[in-house]
Amino acid sequence: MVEHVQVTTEDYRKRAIEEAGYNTFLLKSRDVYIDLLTDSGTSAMSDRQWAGMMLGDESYAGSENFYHLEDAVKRHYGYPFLVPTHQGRGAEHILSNILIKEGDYVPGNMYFTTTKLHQELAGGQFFDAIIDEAHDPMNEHPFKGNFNIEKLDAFINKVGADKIPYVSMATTVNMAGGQPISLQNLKDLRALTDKYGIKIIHDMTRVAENAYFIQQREEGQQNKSVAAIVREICDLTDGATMSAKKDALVNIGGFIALRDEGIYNQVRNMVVVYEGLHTYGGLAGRDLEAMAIGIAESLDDFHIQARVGQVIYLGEKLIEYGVPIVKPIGSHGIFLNARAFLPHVSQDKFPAQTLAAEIYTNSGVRTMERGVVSAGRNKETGEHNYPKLELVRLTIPRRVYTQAHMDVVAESVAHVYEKRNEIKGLKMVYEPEYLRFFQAKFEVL
Ligand code: P71
Repeated sequence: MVEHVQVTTEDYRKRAIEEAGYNTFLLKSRDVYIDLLTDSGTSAMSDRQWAGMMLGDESYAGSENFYHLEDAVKRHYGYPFLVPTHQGRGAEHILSNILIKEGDYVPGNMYFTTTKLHQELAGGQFFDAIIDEAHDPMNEHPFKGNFNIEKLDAFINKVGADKIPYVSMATTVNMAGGQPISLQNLKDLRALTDKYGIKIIHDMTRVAENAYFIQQREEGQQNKSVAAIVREICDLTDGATMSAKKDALVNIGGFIALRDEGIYNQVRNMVVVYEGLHTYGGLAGRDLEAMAIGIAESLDDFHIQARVGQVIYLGEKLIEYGVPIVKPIGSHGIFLNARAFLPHVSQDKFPAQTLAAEIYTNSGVRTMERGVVSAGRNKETGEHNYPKLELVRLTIPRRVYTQAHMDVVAESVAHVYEKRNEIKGLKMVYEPEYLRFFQAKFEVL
């Protein structure tokens, strides 16, 4: 399938981004030339997935496609109990409400926006237990998604294991730049949590990409397939939430997967309140079928090598141009280090937001802010959270763009880098209460 893409002028884009309040989420897709906003739901489905869509069994209950999906999740990920949800945050909402009590803490390997929000709405507080290296864009640690096991152990001792319903473990860590956790660190995490009887809930949104990095970088893992490593990761955890819009190559879908039948029964009960019956969870039968097929395709070694390889291709081009990016290169996108890119723009002037708007104006390439706007405000003080990482994400959809598109993107970013000294910051003029980055509006200073 191909799609007509509009070519726009710089003057047109200046008006478009101003009307969008300098927020790339508020642009119309028709005004975008290359869309690197996200890899979520933007991948191209395969011939087999489209064929599967034609086999949608749209019965209200017990659809054939549900059983295919359940089988795929059992076979490839090893989780025996499955409840579909409309996407990842639907899964997070339900599982957080069931597992978290008021006053609980949920440690994790860095926060993710929706995950943390659902933990907080359920009465919990997030605790960042990732290694310090993850907060440093220049540090080339091969597994920046690792937990600091000593720090986590000390935290468990401080607040008490009974206040920690589970540890939230993400593969890969999105906000750190698509960085993986190592198998060894996960084994150490399992040993620690077993000591205290704490569960591990796996945010498996990009588990195949994480497994690929383990295969490439971790000692002794070179001869295993990505599929085998994925299974090993899942086997070390108690349950999972999944946004199938990423790794699993579908435009919409997600699920909760569990080992514990008691929790599964609670999830099954709650899903009917918010998503739909437990055999469809807000999705059509055809969506479930596409997801079942996408899961299998996502684990193919050649697919994942080509996917991550394209991201690395773009990253290396940018490094050649001297553009400051997060290293090592992550799995789902390139993260520009906006602090180093625009050192003269202080963080209260939203450097990453500014840079994303500049890149759009230069070439029509749409990217996403992952800095102070995404980090929101401190619940107690009302001040902005100022994260160490002030990043612009160039996220690569799967199976959509060619290396030639990557060349255009790299040239555009290099061009903006050349004239970085002329770029001024922004001020926020509209701020919504939840997940403000989606709808906030800005003006040029
Ligand atoms: C991404 C997204 C989509 C998104 C979400 C929030 C702000 C901007 C964009 C979604 C994830 C994710 C991880 C690790 C859970 C979700 C929620 N990522 N965990 O990166 O990356 O899944 O979007 O299906 O609800 O653009 P959902």
